[in-house]
Amino acid sequence: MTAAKEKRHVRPYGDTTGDGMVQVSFTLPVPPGPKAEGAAMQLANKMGLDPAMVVHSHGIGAEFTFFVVYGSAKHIVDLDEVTVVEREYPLLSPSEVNGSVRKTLRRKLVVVGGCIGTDAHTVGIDAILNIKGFAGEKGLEYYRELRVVNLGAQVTVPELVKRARAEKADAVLVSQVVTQRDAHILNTQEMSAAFREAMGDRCPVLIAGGPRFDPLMAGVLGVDRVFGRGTTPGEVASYLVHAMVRSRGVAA
Ligand code: B12
Repeated sequence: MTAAKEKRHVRPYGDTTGDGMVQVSFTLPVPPGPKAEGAAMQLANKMGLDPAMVVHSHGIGAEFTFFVVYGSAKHIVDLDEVTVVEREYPLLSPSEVNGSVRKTLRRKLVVVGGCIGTDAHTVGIDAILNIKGFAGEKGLEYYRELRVVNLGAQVTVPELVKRARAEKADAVLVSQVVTQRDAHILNTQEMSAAFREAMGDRCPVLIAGGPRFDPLMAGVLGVDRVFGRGTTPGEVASYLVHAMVRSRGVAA
């Protein structure tokens, strides 16, 4: 273990160890000029950056100014108070995933996915499901023992439940990218409640994903697992095996 890992209290590192230096960017609804820069400094100080420096400012139209501020954060991180979801299952290769599904289910594992509500941001769910994949990994369609039904954009919850039933889905994967007025939270809660009501104990594994989800939110959303930004298909496929093995109480 390195010395840095043993430390409990840490601060950001800029020029010298523990100097607290961070860079933030934001936009204020203030016309560009000295007053806008002063406003940015006030905000930075209130955010706990002291000393702070506006290193870049640029007008966005006549009414707004964009800033980059560099400054020393006075706050200290206590690593003992950091709560995260750690991956509790091993990352498997596609052939290991296929082997586990074959051995455990003796049929293909069915995955139904899509973007629910009015959300039309399909790039994320496609990155996970489509054969072309993401970050150098093939998507779930590549896995021989997975059968993938990708419903695309703007799927209503009743439509999703109906299709999941018809396809005898083992897992349902929904994507939510738009977060305006907490749409991602409300839509996902509506989805999980509808599945529980319609299917009770026979409810498929429910998975939600999107860049603004925190993996700690699974309980609040009523789903089994939440995946955030940068998720790769292999992580999801490995989780599906983990969930399948857990629900069947057998070794992978
Ligand atoms: C491309 C894009 C669009 C395209 C979408 C095309 C398409 N077919 O998907 C178009 C032009 C249609 C579009 C429209 C809109 N967009 Co748009 N869009 C984007 C943009 C630039 C990129 C999104 C993207 O493709 N990311 C790449 C993918 C790979 O990343 P990802 O989605 O995070 O997915 C990864 C993970 O999150 C995870 N994941 C995602 N889903 C799932 C699901 C599961 C099950 C799992 C396991 C994992 C997983 O895995 C993926 C791979 O790692 C973002 C800004 C940005 N830079 O992110 C804005 C952005 C998402 N859009 C935004 C907005 C506001 C809109 C519009 C409302 C604009 C308008 N006024 O019309 C409309 C809404 C349309 C609608 N009905 O949904 C806002 C959302 C703001 C918010 N807080 O909600 C953003 C953030 C831009 C911004 N900063 O304002 N958009």
